[in-house]
Amino acid sequence: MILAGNRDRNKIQSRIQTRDKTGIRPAVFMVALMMPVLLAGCRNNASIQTETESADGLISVAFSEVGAESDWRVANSESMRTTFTTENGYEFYFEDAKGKQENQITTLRSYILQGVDYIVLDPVIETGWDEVLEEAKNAGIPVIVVDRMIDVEDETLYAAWVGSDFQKEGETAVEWLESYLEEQGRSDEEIRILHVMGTLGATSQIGRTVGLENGTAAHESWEIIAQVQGEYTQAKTYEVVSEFLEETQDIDVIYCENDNSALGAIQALEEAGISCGTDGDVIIISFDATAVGLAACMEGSINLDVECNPLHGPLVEEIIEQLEAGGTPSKLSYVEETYFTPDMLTAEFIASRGY
Ligand code: GZL
Repeated sequence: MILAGNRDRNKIQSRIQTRDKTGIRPAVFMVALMMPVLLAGCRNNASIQTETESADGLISVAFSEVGAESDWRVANSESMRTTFTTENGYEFYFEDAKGKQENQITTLRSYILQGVDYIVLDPVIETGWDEVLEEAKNAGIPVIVVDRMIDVEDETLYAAWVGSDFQKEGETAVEWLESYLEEQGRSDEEIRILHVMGTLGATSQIGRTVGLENGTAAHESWEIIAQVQGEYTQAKTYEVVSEFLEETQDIDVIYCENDNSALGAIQALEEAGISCGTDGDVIIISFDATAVGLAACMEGSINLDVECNPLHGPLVEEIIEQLEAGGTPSKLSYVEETYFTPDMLTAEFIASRGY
């Protein structure tokens, strides 16, 4: 546990009194009162550095990120980093959980102990957050959830959520597939779909899966022949699709829940000598519309790339500004999204998008 070490106690008291005016963070007050006891127990006070030394006047924003599993994730992290800069008036803390909820919970507890002003959480899965978010609430630290959603008993445990309508993304893909097959004169043909799912329990996986399952149920000639777990990565998807192709190669569509998975599926198909995309035997549907996915789409390897906008930083900043002004932000804010097919793309357009 990193404690305030050589920080002037008077400064802590004044910060806490200042903050008390805003009526938040009693936990920091308790830590300060305990300081003499805590420091008495430390062998070398001077060696204990504080991680929470934030220059006066900066708003501390602490982000717990899922990981770095995909190009989308990297863009999401970058959006937060470039929004919450010192120049913009923030002290930014960042932790990558490497896809593990237990790491996120540990990180949230350290943020609470540090007495940050705001916590931003991208939850790896929807469940298991009630206890730690109760601790944040008791410490008077507002929590803003981004990207994936949390499933909690008490909705006051988070101030607001920013993200995508993932089921709508899935429905967009289904609507496109329906019209594409019609154009191809294949509306009544049996369509065999291999479904490559993202991280199980992530809101994005749940929504995109529901979109496909509902769409398949509405089309008698469509069949999901298997659901495999690509975990949003190229490596895992390449592994599971390669294994599946050893069982059967009678596939019409591979529905990949993100671009990195789509690239893994394409790699597996190519190695098996199976063509895909606009001129191939297998239709590839993807999500995210990151630069790597759009490049593959532009060249025709991916037939459809449904956008999932990762640029949450500015929307989160708007929410923090509202909270700082004593306002109540909307509980749910959805990012703008569309979809892309090869005919819509140029290298210049892809380069202009920033992710
Ligand atoms: C979507 C996000 C998903 C992306 C993947 O909002 O949660 O996680 O689609 C990422 O690329 O890994």
